[in-house]
Amino acid sequence: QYQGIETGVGNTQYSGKVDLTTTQSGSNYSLTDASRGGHKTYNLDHGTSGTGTLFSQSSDTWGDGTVSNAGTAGADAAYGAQETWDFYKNTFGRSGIKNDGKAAYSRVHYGNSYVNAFWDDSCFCMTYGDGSGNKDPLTALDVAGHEMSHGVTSNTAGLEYSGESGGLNEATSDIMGTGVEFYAKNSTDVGDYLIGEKININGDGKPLRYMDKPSKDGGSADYWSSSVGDLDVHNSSGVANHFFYLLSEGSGAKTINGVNYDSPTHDGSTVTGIGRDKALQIWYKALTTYFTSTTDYAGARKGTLSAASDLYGASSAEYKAVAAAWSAVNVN
Ligand code: ASN
Ligand code: ZN
Ligand code: CA
Repeated sequence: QYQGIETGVGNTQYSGKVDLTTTQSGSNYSLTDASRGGHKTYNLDHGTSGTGTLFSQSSDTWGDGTVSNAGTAGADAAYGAQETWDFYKNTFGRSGIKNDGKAAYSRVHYGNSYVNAFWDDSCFCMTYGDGSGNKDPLTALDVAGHEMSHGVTSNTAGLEYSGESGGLNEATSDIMGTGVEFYAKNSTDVGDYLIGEKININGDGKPLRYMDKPSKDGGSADYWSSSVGDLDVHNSSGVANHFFYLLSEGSGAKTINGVNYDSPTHDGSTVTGIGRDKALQIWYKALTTYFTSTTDYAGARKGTLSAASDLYGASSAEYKAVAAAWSAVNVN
């Protein structure tokens, strides 16, 4: 029987109508992406173990954009994996999480009213809950990019998930998840420096995190202090998220794609951004070359300076901007 790679339609909850790469086998289609390492998307149907059921059906249209259709979250997750794969490939030349051309897999509809999503090294997979009341699945694009990036961190620097290295691990996922969102081309993901702005995680429609001024979430650190490593890793990440925003866009007020930002500095200095594309290259090079499992904020400053020197030269404007952005978040 006929077997082949197809382009299906995903009617997602968060990214509008998108193309999804699928597999046809005879008269059946599945959410299997043979063009990106064989990534598969499974439906746990509220279970919490195993892989559940591979999304498969007789049509190549997935979900209907509403939360009541089980395929909608499947479409979002498949799209997230697809765009994250393409982001790493086309931005850094990285072929999958281990750079070996092999895909992870994704599971949606985990548990009941489960308000989280997570990467797990042991299954080499991403898992998504359906959110409060099973109404707000955690399958938005920046969240998918965040979770898959935990796999990349785990297989590169291996930043330990506690203390300052844990904050750097979390920030790496926020930085790359944001990179994915700006990278993807669709009707709704124009890109922003907010994390989880579409998943209504606090029930008030506000984002989970803010990179221009992390303390806007009520718990994250804007600046380094000697006790920052005592915070939860999703809050100590603020220092590096703030660094990344400043390095990309600079300090002060700015509107990007209709979103207003106002990024302060610790010492009142003015930072001039070098653009997100260069900031991403610097972070990725540092992550894959200089960061180790125990890198702390001082080490991150050193590692990103080395990366900037490798990429742009030690007397470049980019190198100086890295130093200025770290100083602006009190990492000296
Ligand atoms: N969604 C969370 C994260 O990826 C799960 C966790 O706390 N590890 O950071
Ligand atoms: Zn995370
Ligand atoms: Ca976002």
